[in-house]
Amino acid sequence: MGLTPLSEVPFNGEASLDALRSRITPVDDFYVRSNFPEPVLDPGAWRLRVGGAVDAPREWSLDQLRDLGASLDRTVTLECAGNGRSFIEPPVSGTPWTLGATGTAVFTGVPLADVLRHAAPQADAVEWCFTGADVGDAGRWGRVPFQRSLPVEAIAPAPDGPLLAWSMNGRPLTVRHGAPVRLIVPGWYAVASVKWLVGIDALTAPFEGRFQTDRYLYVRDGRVEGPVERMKVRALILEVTRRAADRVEMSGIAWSGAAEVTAVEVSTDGGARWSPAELAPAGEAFTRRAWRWSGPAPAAGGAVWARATDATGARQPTETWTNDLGYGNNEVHRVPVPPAGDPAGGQPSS
Ligand SMILES: Nc1nc2c(c(=O)[nH]1)N[C@H]1C(S)=C(S)[C@@H](COP(=O)(O)O)O[C@H]1N2
Ligand SMILES: [Mo]
Repeated sequence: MGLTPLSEVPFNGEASLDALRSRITPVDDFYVRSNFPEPVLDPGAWRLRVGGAVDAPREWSLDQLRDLGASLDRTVTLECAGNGRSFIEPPVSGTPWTLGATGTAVFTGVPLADVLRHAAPQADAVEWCFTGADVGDAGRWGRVPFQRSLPVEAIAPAPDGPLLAWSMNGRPLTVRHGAPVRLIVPGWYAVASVKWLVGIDALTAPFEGRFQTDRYLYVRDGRVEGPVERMKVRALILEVTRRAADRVEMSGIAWSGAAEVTAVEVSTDGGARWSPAELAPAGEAFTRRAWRWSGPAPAAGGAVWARATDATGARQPTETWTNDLGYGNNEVHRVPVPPAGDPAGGQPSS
């Protein structure tokens, strides 16, 4: 199937909704979001520097990370905070993702917490800052690397905490997805999952770099409301089939970075009434869950809507969730139902 490109240098591309049906998204169908051109690093020469406010700064080679002994496989759903941006009215600037800026893969690596413990962070460290090898021009910021930080308390231990990953779906990471080693932060919008990782520094004050304080923030009417952190709850409709004239069958996926998805509901009357979908058993924390529903078709020309709710009580809004930079728009997904007898019918177009 492959990706639909949104830009060539740096390459940005999104998945088709068809490609999201399989439990694990093939690497070639896994969306790519890069702010700068991709650096190509030699895995043999690569080192990860861990320093800043620590008592035991050091460098790790790839073999040393592998030899740490605690490596694990985690199935993780990643989503770009800009997913859904193109539906915001009036339009906002930024990469115009439809709904394909998400994917689910098996990442293999070591728990970040294990590597950080070796560095013996000082008691006054408040954040860890992660530096990628990619560098580019960023307006008044000049030439900057891609850098993001996490509060120390966000770094949960294994198995649900962040990973330093070298493999995706059983193969070494590709250059586009951050080879040789990237950070993976389950549950968080994927901006936190720094690719081409080369440095980790303990900080005694919050990080104020470009990608922390100028982008990836919820800003409304010019006022900063807070950083982009955990993925908001979202359901996607991946398949709609009309069975006879008056029934539809549909299926999709749902996830949340905050807590377990507890319900997916479907409406065929524009959101007046909602009927529960059947949820597949939960997998690993914060990963997509499949669902399906069948029932009476909407009136002619109508659409099916799906919305998810998570265990915090968060539920997708019916209205577009707008903000100046276009992040976190998890509005209810709506798909027109093909007319009875339409041979091509059934595939959501976005
Ligand atoms: N070094 C680096 N890491 C990065 C980025 C980047 O531009 N540079 N983009 C981030 C964003 S915004 C997203 S959504 C994810 C995308 O990961 P993927 O391209 O593997 O899907 O990587 C994150 N990590
Ligand atoms: Mo992103």
